[in-house]
Amino acid sequence: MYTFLGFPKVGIDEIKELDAVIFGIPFDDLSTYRKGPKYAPKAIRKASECYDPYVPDLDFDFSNFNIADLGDVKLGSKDPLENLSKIEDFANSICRERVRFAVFGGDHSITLPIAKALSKNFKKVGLIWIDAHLDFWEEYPEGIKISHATVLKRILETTNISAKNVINLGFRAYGSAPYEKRDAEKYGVKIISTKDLPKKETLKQIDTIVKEISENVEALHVSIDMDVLDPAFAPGVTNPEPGGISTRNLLNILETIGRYIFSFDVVELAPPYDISEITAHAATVITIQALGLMLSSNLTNKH
Ligand SMILES: [Mn+2]
Repeated sequence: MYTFLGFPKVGIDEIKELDAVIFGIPFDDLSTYRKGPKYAPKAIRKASECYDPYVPDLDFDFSNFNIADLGDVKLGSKDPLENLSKIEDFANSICRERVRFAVFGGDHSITLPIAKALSKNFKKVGLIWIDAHLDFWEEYPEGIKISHATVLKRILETTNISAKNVINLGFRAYGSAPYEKRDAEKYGVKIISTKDLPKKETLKQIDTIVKEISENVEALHVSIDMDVLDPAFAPGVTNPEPGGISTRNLLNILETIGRYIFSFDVVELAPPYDISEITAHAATVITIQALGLMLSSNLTNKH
């Protein structure tokens, strides 16, 4: 069994003194168009064998930090909602100790139990939703309230996370309900479209907004859906959306917001649709970058 970047594997009851933990959620019960994210944690850990615990963009070295890989959350119930509650319990044990964490999904519905655990343990939580989609369907598919396509709306309805502390970066999806954008904005979610992400002035705008959100909250979580990247950079996702950003652009965005991060997830990688493990490798360097940034903020901003 590979661990991420070769970090030691520890149990959930041994995390107290750690600077950060990593865990996987092999779950795609609530994917719809095509499946695969349940294989993502394994694919990312495997791809990480190619890399070292160092972030070149930041000249950041992980060796001064205690980081561990907790392995995967044990699921296996036939009822997807029961699996989501197992994820929530697991995340709750980490949030209770206020240990920073990185999560490998999983389809995007896994961010619901993560958000619930965060909002249970922190007074105020902010959310950066990096995604081609808004995940603001009322039901998807018809009759289903909780899925990868409804998750942001459900988070705002069922946790104490306020929409004014939520921003989407990367909306462009042709796979959207016409009402999603309208509804998300009505709730108060800020949206920066994919079209604007590569512009130089946008990074500054993102920095201003995210800094303000971070000052309003006790913990800021970033949810990174791999489909924010163009399928050229991330072919292995469940719901590809052509017209996306490059891996480089995403790394730069993370560099802008990373110092405000408490925790993050990387979701929707679907290894069965990946080509030459391009998407798994992108997910790996994105994780290394975000983890490095999260820990550099740990130096000055420990909760
Ligand atoms: Mn998406």
